Amino acid sequence: MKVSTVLSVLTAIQAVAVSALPALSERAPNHAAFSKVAGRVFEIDEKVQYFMGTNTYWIGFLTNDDDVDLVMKHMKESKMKVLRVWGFNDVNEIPAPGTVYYQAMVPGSEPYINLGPDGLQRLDVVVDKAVHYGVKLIINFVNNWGDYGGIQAYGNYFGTNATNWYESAAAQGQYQKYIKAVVRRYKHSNAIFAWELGNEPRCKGCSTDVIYNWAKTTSEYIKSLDPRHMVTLGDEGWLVGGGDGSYPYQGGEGIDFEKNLSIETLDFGTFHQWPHAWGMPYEWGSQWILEHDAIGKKVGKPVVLEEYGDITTNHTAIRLPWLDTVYYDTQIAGDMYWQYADFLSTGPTPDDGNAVYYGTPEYKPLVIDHAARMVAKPVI
Ligand SMILES: *[C@@H]1O[C@H](CO)[C@@H](O)[C@H](O)[C@H]1NC(C)=O
Ligand SMILES: *[C@@H]1O[C@H](CO)[C@@H](O)[C@H](O)[C@H]1NC(C)=O
Ligand SMILES: CC(=O)N[C@H]1CO[C@H](CO)[C@@H](O)[C@@H]1O
Repeated sequence: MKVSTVLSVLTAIQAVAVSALPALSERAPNHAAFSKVAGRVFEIDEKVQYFMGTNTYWIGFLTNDDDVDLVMKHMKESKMKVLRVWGFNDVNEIPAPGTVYYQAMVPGSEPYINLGPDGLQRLDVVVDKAVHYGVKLIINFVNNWGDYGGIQAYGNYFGTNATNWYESAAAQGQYQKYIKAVVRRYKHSNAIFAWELGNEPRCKGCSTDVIYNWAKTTSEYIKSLDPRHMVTLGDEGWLVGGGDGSYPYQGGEGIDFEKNLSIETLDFGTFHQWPHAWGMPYEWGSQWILEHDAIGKKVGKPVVLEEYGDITTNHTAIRLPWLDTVYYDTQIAGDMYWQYADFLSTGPTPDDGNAVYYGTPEYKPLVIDHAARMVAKPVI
């Protein structure tokens, strides 16, 4: 049998199995408590605690439920509490059968949200497994980058670009329709930690008012649909002024972390840490952490180090000093490494140079040991 035939038979079997699930527009409620803000940290499963978590952008695009199950099981075993996943997957042309996509914006036809077995039903599996293992999810709605569609996919349909997307009524209308479909689906689930506006929104060269206004409008919209879950921005935490005046402090990406954190409908702040991509030395990471903690303290909201990574051959040497800063010197509510990696039925998950694989020697100091001390850290 040709490989392509085997694959199409498997896809057909899988399609039948998955479509047996009810295609609910709202998933069944579960009755445990929702995560919420408690001072500078969070109450998770009715316990006020610090946490460690991670990122798996790909988990909602897997087509084998057992793979999703394995990752969630390993998250729980590792005492990681919060998992950030891509809640978007936008396409401008319909992919081959068996490839997951969530929203189609095909020029010449009406945009639609894919509720089928190769659509949001794959995210349903992630949410259901998260409920089962007690993992909480940060789900975001659009990518600043071109991966899995993002702002560019809206641009291809609506004729917007990377900067005027934020103020285009047509593009924002579709973005809000998408948000509504996802939020309605899971608004009763305690597996949702927070809704996130986007992954690393930027508006290069724009006034910081553009993203500020967009973040305010969008977060208010989400709260109107679902007042019980937290909402956050998903930005990299750019500071305007301060530091040594280098790139992360110039405001050139149109984001003012502190200004945005003041928005009432954003429950906590996020920041990311990519020294090598930003032309900064790795050691600077600890300063970046201290600066964001200080702003959180001033504004009185929790702040989460939501992505961090390094592309050296010894991740422990680079990251352990950062994690020590988080643990010993701040009230950063949680840190979430980029990126979790594991061995699935399809082979190893992606490694962009930052991955730390479950069960490897570096997984112990960077995940097992750090996650354990974060959940045990006394809340003052
Ligand atoms: C987007 O288009 C507007 C005109 O509508 C233009 O002013 C702006 O510079 C463009 N931005 C980019 C990133 O090309
Ligand atoms: C990586 O760095 C850690 C901490 O500095 C060190 O203990 C370990 O021996 C290093 N591992 C390798 C393979 O060099
Ligand atoms: C709503 C709100 O508090 N806005 C403030 C955001 O931060 C800027 C300074 O960065 C203030 O000028 C705004 O009043």
